[in-house]
Amino acid sequence: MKSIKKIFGAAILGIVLLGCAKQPVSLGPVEIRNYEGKDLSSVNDFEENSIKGPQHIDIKNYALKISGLVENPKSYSYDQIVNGYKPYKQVVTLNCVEGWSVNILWEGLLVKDLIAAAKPSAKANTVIFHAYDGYTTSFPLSYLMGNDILMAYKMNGLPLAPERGFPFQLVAQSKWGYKWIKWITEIELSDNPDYKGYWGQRGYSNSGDLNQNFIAP
Ligand SMILES: Nc1nc2c(c(=O)[nH]1)N[C@H]1C(S)=C(S)[C@@H](COP(=O)(O)O)O[C@H]1N2
Ligand SMILES: [Mo]
Repeated sequence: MKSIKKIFGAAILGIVLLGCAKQPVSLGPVEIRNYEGKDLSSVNDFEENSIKGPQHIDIKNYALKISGLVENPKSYSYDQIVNGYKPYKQVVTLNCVEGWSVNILWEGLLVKDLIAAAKPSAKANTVIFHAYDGYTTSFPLSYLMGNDILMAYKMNGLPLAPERGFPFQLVAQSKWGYKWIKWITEIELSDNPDYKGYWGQRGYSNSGDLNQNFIAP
């Protein structure tokens, strides 16, 4: 009886070991460069020209706040955002006013889901994004609630690098690159549609619409 158990045990061990040997060892994530038959840019194709250079956020002490004219102000950890909201992905092109562009597969959550969870008050009509480097930019609330706008934590299948805006960059579809705020720390609901962010204060169009000149009229 004992020996049958031993043989049986050895056989199971053998099968398990064989199975392990065949299991490939993951060598870590690789950047996706082609999606649904179309070529993508690389995460290295961006020009880095942020106002204060790349920011290095300590994720252990990081919180994303949803503040201002909301019924339920929120403060989230990185994991609460990444694991707590339904993920979406889409290829969207970022166009910088300097003349370069990148076509990237972005993955993240929908800003409208995040804002809805905080319950904007009836007076709110504007959303001001704040970043770790002091950069700000704003949007009409209707732009964010009426479109599928991503707040991305992955580019081409990889988590955002520090210079690319880790932990989060806004994918401000149909807007110039300067509206694609990186290193987001706070999303503030406001009733001031005339709020001007960093480049808005410096003569750039506040709407930042791609189909309009970026120099404010
Ligand atoms: N926080 C922050 N976000 C920012 C910027 C910045 O200086 N600070 N620069 C903007 C500009 S001008 C562009 S074109 C895009 C992409 O810039 P990158 O290539 O430096 O990542 O990020 C935008 N987001
Ligand atoms: Mo830019």
